[in-house]
Amino acid sequence: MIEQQKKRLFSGIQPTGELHIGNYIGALSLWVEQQDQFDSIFCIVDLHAITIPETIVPEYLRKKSREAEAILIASGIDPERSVIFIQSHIPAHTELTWILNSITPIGWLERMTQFKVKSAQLESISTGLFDYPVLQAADVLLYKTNVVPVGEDQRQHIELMDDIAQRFNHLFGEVFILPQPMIRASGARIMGLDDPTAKMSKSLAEKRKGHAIGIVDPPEVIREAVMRAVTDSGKETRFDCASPGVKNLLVIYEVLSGKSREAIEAYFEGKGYGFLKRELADLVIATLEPVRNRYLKLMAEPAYLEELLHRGAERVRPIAESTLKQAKDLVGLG
Ligand code: AQP
Repeated sequence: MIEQQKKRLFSGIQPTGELHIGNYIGALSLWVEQQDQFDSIFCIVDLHAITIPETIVPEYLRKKSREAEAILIASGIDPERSVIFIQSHIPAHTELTWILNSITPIGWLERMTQFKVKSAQLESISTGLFDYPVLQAADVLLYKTNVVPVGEDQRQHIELMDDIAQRFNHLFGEVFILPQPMIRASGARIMGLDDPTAKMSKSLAEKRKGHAIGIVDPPEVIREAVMRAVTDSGKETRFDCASPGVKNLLVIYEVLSGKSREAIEAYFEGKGYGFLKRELADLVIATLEPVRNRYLKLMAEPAYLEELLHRGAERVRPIAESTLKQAKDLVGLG
């Protein structure tokens, strides 16, 4: 079991599609930056992934979970210092979800923007998709999590889990810690390169070439995606005045370079979008090429990846089971 001296950090990623630079900037790179400040747990949320069953083929899902694990490690998560595990390996997640379902008013879930957006794109909407935020609340609350580093799109779900935790604590007794979101001031919502009005997402990347930059895309694919990104017919490269597509490129440059906005604006002033794109492509490739190389090596070691997942699950299982028992005792189950 993890000895908890530090505050706890928990976050998750769905093993669907190709992980992209939005996931990297909004979530993974933040996890890497924070992993030593906290007792950190990272979860590959395969139970969330199946809420859109049309996208799931069993062998594909298993493979995607291992790919996600390899990308986390290749991006800098140290599996010795932090825990990486697969959600479905710990049954306490689904059991706590059922308990939390029973105290979560339907109206709270109906307000969720992600559900409204995703369900509008589907012919048949699963109960699991509607219930997605409650499973997410169970994930986070099981580990008595203090902070949840996520992209901006997840802010509403973190606020909901805070409401669910408060309601449970009020009705049955204090068991859950109220989690705080940790969201980047800049880079928390990377937009599609082909359409800067839409959040870069795995689901859109599957349908539209040029929408996203994959974390493990080869350099030439990255360069092509950046060079084809939507801009405008002008030359404006100031953050506050740039058009949405150009601003998106500037923000990606800002986060990956670590430079100040003033320095970036001075550097790109009057040089045109071709120059900005070439510089950005070089920077993205320099950032992601080592990640891709480590990823390819890790994917050639499936037994090692499997062993890490097994160890990860064994490290978190006692924490999850202990919190679940506390919740069941308070409710009177068992
Ligand atoms: N564009 C983004 N910019 C910044 N952060 C982002 N995240 C996702 N997209 C961006 C953050 O990445 C973490 C994992 O999220 P996810 O697994 O739900 O990824 P996704 O790309 O949003 O996946 P989907 O399946 O394609 O969902 P839709 O279609 O809804 O976007 C989270 O911390 C998330 O905030």
